[in-house]
Amino acid sequence: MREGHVEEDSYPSRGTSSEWVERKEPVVWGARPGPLSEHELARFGRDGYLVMPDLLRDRAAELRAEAKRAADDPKETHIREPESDVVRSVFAIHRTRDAFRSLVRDPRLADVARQILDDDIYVHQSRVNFKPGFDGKEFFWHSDFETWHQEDGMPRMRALSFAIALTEITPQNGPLMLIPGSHRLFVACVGATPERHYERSLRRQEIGVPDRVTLTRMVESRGLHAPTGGPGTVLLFDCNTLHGSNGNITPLGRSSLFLVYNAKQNMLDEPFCGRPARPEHIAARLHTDIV
Ligand code: 6CS
Ligand code: FE
Repeated sequence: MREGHVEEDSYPSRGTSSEWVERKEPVVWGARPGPLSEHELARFGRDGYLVMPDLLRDRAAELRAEAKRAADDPKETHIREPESDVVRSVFAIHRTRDAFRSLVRDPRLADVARQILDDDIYVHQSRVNFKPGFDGKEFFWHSDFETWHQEDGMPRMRALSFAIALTEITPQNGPLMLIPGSHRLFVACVGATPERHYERSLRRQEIGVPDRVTLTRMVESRGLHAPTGGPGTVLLFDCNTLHGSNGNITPLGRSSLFLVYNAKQNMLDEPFCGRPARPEHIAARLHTDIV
């Protein structure tokens, strides 16, 4: 077993329990220098997310155009909306499109990831979620780590997502909602992982979602935040922060690029759910070249 890997399952889920346990890992892993100030690191540690308005405004238009080309390209890995043929997501876009490939190394993202994770990093997953006008359906509440631990064998909470707005994000067009502070608890989800679950969960996730009593208690005690902003605004969030988004019935699409960096010492093991590993375009096992 590689150094730093855990043997037992520290975060059991997908059984009959909806218990929650305290997070076992730090949120900010080290004190190496990087782009975030002490104040920003403290806010990220407290809330489990950080909004960086207009951080990548200079690249948004180019990325938006490239994402549109990917949505129209039959060679891409398309995930369709649950109730239509409309493209919901394109995965592994950093491997197929140069604009996204170069973005992975942008120090405004990669240096922040190295600073927080205190390790070398690689891309665990990339995707564009289009949340198209009228047809973009919801993403129910979940912790990404719960899925990545159970279905991808990610050992510890040492990964980050950057959600980069490619279009305007308004209060009306399905902004991503987060529960502040939820990253510090791991909520077990009831229900065994179905075979080839990703063929359904990426369209509409029904397994690997917290129970409603827990969600109600967390929102009542911690509130909800739905960051908005213009193209290029970046929402950084911890792998275990509970989040979700509503459907989009406005005419205004809400496309976001998600780049997920994992710590090199946190590379994937066998899925804890006992199912076969998910495909490479969803969870990187081969392309773990350091960024
Ligand atoms: O299963 C996954 O990896 C994906 N599912 C969700 C709802 N968020 C993270 C990721 O895109
Ligand atoms: Fe997610």
